[in-house]
Amino acid sequence: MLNDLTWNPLAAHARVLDALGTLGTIDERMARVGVSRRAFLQFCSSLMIAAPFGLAITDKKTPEDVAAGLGKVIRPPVIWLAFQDCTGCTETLLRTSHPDLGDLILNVISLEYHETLMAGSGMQAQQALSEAVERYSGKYICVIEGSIPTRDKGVYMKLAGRPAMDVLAEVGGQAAAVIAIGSCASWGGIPSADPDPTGAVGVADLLPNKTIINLPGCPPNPYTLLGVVLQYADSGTLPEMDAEKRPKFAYDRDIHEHCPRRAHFDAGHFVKQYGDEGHREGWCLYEMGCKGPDTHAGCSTRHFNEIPDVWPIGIGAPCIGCTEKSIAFRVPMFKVVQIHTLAAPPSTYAPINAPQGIISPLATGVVGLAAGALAGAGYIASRKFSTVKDDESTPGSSITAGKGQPGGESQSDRRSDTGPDSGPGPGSKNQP
Ligand code: FSX
Ligand code: SF4
Ligand code: F3S
Repeated sequence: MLNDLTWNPLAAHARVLDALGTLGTIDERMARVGVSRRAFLQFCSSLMIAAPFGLAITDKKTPEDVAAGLGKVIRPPVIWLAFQDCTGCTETLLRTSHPDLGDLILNVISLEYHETLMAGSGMQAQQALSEAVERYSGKYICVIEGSIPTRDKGVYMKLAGRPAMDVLAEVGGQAAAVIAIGSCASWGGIPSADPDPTGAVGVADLLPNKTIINLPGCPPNPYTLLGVVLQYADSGTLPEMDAEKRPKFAYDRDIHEHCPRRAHFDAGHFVKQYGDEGHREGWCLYEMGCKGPDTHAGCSTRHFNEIPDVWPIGIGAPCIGCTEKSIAFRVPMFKVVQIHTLAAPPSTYAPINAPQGIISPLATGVVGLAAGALAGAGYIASRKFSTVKDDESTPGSSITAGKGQPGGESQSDRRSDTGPDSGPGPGSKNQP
């Protein structure tokens, strides 16, 4: 719990700055640039959907309440540095389906420096950075995107002739709060994948004495960033975090528990290879290596770009566990994870079409026999579920008999990583 932070609340500093007329409130800014009340309310609603609870500015409020509260907030100055990254974190902030939203976001915060978005370059950009750091020293929020190379004294990335890690030390060191956006900034991400040629690390490794909040995801949801920034600007507090320094309001959910394909997992309907019938039908991607059962993120309910179903599993791609330090870019993409949540795997379920013909017509013991038949069928199903060869006979498979089973060589067949950790997954733990 970091709500009792002792470091200087940005809100107090921002109010001093406001007295100098430098930043102004969000309401003032909206009025000045002509953002409609309707657009701002839509923005507040989206923020509430992203953070239904756990964020002070949206907790138990209506969109009108949120708008009224946010309107009084002094626009927080933000300095955004980009290191080893793909710029996806910036893109996710700006690529919204509503053309106005990108503008709106830039009016809610005061983006003082951002290499990708600013018009200036070279010396002009360097000057803008120096001025922003000096002007808002100790009061700005520093957002870091991308990992930082440390091997060979950081020679693999330089800004204006200085290693990225020196720039981070200076700019991050003077910030009121540091936010690591994306998996790269949180703990190295893609650049740190084996063989990690640049010695890529996340922000926390280089600023050990700074309070840092990680917003992993490749990329993360932009509303998570905005929620954190706005709560901090409003009250000088950060939302409650988990052990990985992730805000709980955005990372408390297990993808698998809230996945729209979960019913297929429970019924044993699995995609075997891209483009097969199961894939076209929207079946579970578990056997394609989906890391949803081990991944905490809100993607299943908070989609990207304001477009329904725009998230990896929504478009038919397995979750790669991009918000988990030990999974994405560490565990091979098609490797099947073990199921270790409370959720019962399909092998423990009776098949939906339990065979009826074997029940004795004798009246006595009918109930017991039926239970026995189901348990037996469940056992058979579990045996079949646990082996790739027999997967075509998983409990739900006969439901679609006649429609054509997803067949042929499965993705699992083609996995080369068939070591002890690679499966077989749900069925294995419950084998009799
Ligand atoms: Fe990393 Fe950000 Fe992945 Fe890319 O820039 S978190 S590679 S989506 O976008 O840093
Ligand atoms: Fe969804 Fe993946 Fe779980 Fe299947 S394994 S239900 S696709 S999260
Ligand atoms: Fe990442 Fe998985 Fe969501 S790959 S974007 S955590 S569905």
